[in-house]
Amino acid sequence: MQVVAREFTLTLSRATLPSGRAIVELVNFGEDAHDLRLQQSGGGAVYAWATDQPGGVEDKLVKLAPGRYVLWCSLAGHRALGMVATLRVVRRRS
Ligand SMILES: [Cu+2]
Repeated sequence: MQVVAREFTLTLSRATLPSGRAIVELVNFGEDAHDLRLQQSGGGAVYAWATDQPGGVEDKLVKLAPGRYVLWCSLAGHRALGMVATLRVVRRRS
């Protein structure tokens, strides 16, 4: 899944992911630095991407259980300005 950061939006390449391992790629198409946080709604571990400068790309391997997740940019004020998105993780069919 790819997450595109701009001022001030986060756009996910897909709204739903199968559970298990996935690579989440943060791409900064903005003019300012941005980062990325991912956490299951209601709590749990927070996955953190480092601050990406404009044009930056950072991949991270995550392992997600079924549920709802929130993604946001943690730089000051950015979440309130709209850099927040939700993701649904559904049980992978075997
Ligand atoms: Cu940001």
